[in-house]
Amino acid sequence: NMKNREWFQDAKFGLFIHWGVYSVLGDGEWVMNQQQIPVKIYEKIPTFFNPTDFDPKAWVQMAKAAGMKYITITSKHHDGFAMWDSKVSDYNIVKRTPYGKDVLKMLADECHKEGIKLFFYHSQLDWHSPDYFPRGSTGGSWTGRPESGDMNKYLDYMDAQLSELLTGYGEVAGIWFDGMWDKKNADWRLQKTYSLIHKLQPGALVGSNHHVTPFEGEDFQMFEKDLPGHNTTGFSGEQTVGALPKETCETINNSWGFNLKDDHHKSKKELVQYLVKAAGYGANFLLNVGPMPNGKIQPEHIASLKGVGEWLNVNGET
Ligand code: FUL
Repeated sequence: NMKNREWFQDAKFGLFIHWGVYSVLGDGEWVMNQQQIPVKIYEKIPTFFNPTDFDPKAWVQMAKAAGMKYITITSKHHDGFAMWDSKVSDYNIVKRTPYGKDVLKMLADECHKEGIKLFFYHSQLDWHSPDYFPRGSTGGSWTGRPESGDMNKYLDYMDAQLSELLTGYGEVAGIWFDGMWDKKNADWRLQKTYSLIHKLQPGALVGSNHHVTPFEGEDFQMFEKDLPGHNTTGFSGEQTVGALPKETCETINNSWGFNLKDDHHKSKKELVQYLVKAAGYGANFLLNVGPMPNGKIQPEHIASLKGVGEWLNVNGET
């Protein structure tokens, strides 16, 4: 996958999408934790999720017009809800929502048609699975789960879900892991999971937002809300010297998942500056939007992305 690493480092600009049933509450993707909503109650939220205005074509065209080369979307965030037609758990968009459609499949098909690469953000941390045990630092007794569970069973389940994503959705550009920081001393069986991914799709790149320097089997290094080497948030590891392609992620306002009250929208100018700075560090800029529960992206965000694309048309190389 050297060729894919090279492609990745040249890609420079990608669209990050945090979309899950949490968008219904309009309070970000951490709402389950922040409002301490027990599993039994959170499970009602999918029954209100009906994004009838979801239009994968519109999302992909928006990304392309902005000058982006890839999309990284949440297949499963910390709430444990699968945004695709998973066969190993019915806690998924097809079985539990009135919408009933596999949005990842719809998006994957559109990306492949349009030459946009697709990554899946996949949370290792899980506030829903009973087997995610010991509980870790963020999903404790408020979830209402019993004080028992089998972490190996959970990791088997995670591997099974990853296998679905890597076999049923065409070419996957990579898996963007997140959440290991929830249980620093757990055995995450990384080698097993990473080799499974590389076996199923040798070209898929593996990265992890674990806030430390990359482990064996990872293909790129990521920096959350910081440029490489500037660890102002505490979310990033030391920069490894030249070794791996780099990516920095930031969001278009102050939230990753849709947040009704967040109006701290970054201007076109701020976004262009971030993109240019990231490129100066040799890093890709993965810029996030959090689509609304109806499936649309906020108009303010569509407008600024359009502005960045126009700037790139004049000033960028293609
Ligand atoms: C973090 C997560 O906890 C946030 O919800 C978000 O997904 C961000 C990109 O990574 O680790």
